[in-house]
Amino acid sequence: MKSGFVVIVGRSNVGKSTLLNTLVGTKIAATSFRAQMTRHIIHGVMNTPDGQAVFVDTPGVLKAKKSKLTAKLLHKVEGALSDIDVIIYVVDPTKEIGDEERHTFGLIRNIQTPKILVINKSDLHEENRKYQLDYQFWGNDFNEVLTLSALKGSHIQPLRDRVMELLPEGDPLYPENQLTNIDNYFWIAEIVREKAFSIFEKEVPYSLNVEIDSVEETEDLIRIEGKILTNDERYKKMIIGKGANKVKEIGQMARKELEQSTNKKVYLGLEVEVDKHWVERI
Ligand SMILES: Nc1nc2c(ncn2[C@@H]2O[C@H](COP(=O)(O)OP(=O)(O)OP(=O)(O)O)[C@@H](O)[C@H]2O)c(=O)[nH]1
Ligand SMILES: [Mg+2]
Repeated sequence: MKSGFVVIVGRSNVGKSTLLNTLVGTKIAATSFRAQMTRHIIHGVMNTPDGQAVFVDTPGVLKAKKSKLTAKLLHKVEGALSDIDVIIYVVDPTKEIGDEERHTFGLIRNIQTPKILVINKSDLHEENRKYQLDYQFWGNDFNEVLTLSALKGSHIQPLRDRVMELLPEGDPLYPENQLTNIDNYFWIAEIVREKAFSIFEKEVPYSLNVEIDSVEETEDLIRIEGKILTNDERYKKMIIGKGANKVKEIGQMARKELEQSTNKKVYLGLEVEVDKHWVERI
């Protein structure tokens, strides 16, 4: 049997979390069209007749934005690069190779671990994938180069097959019925944060975090209480919205997804609070 850790790295927004979800076949990680969605190391497990791959989603590398959050996230990426068996390096062919990409590549270039280059977003029109060839030229540094669409799930099987080939022999790392390292509280918080990211602009998403305080489950209802934390009174007003319309919208979107995933009715109570120290708990 094969088994091991497969880390997914790359710039922010290239589609790492989308790829993790598609590889595993279940939505585990939250995704967003805004940068810096992923803030934690998230595992997604794939079991095949040949063995088990544990995919490790990481925060995106973002160079332009200097903040406490960015520094913490980079530190997490660096930590996730040790003790792994395969690296999947994801790039977005609609984005030019610049300083940020070179810097990101620099993090993995000299690690002596099998590497796969994934050129994502192949569903987009060729005209938009202007830099496809530029990335392809990097192929020599990798064991494999694959062009695929994480979003549409196309050309995923060759990636699964190649990963299994590259993994060492070993026993499964997770029991067969466990697909991730994240618990219910974190999973719910991420769904709420994903919805908040989808409705606010500019700096509001980066100013906020979600923490879940309690989850009580009865036969037909899940009762959840949580908080959206932000570091500024001004953002708090925006997150609540006129007549609480924004926080209600977030709650409704999150509740809908939670009800669909759990097949139960969900009550979701959300408070919005100012807490300047949430970054320190990330
Ligand atoms: N067209 C297209 N869009 C994609 C594809 N994969 C991901 N996306 C979109 O790209 C955006 C970013 O996706 P994520 O999976 O959140 O990206 P990420 O690399 O995890 O981002 P961070 O966590 O911020 O580093 C989302 O809007 C996705 O829907 C793809 O194959 N094709
Ligand atoms: Mg992500």
